[in-house]
Amino acid sequence: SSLRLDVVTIFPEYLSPLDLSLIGKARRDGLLDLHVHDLRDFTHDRHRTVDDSPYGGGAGMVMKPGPWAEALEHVVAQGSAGGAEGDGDGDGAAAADSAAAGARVPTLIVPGPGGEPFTQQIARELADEAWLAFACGRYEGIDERVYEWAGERMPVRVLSLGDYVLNGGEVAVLAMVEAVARLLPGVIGNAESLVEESHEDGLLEYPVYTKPAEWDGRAVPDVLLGGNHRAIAEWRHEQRLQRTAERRPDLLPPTAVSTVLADLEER
Ligand code: 6GU
Repeated sequence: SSLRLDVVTIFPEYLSPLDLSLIGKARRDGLLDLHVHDLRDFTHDRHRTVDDSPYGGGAGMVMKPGPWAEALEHVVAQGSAGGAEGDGDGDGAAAADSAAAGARVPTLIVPGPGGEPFTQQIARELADEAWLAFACGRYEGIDERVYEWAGERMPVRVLSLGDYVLNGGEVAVLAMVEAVARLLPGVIGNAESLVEESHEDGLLEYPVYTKPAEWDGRAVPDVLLGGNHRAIAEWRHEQRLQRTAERRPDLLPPTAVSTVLADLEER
């Protein structure tokens, strides 16, 4: 039962990193079933037009609703058919055992700077789904009626990577797919490495060191060389608190931030 992913974009080549590394391996192992679709394939004019000027005026262009509705209809029809029939997307992935064969519609994710913040919590929620579809728009946006239309047919989530602006949703999809895929059973060998991570328990990670014990005149902290596992665990926890207070005070209760930073000043 693999996770089915559909991505609709005007830049299908932008998703080629998903052929590589752990994600590529997961696809070859049948854990991920990825389908990339070119939005321009759902136009009908000779210039394959996907955008037009905004009603009411203003800068930039807005993505036309028609191609989006046709593309998403294609995704839903192809995905809910659930067979291994050729789809002309050239993805060659095995759809036969995709969990989406059971799901009638995908959860539609629209990446955009105006969305709800994408967090580890949301990555975990998405990793529990059978079928995700991503709609990559340019940042001036997709005609608002597409959100209404899609919302009447499938769950829709608008998600942002953070408070900065990207040119389009493609890079955000790469980040979201990687964050979700690595949570799927079998994608990452060591399940412990998933638990001991920033954002899994609300604290940043402790600093890590490897050989040599002295490098460039800099020593590895003594406690790590001593083999006292209790002391090491306590030191690492302290480091995590200090780091979080310094770099991400928003993750801690304000009282904890003051205490940790005051303790640091004393030394
Ligand atoms: Cl998810 N998309 C775009 N286009 N820009 C962003 C973003 C997403 N998150 C931050 N900036």
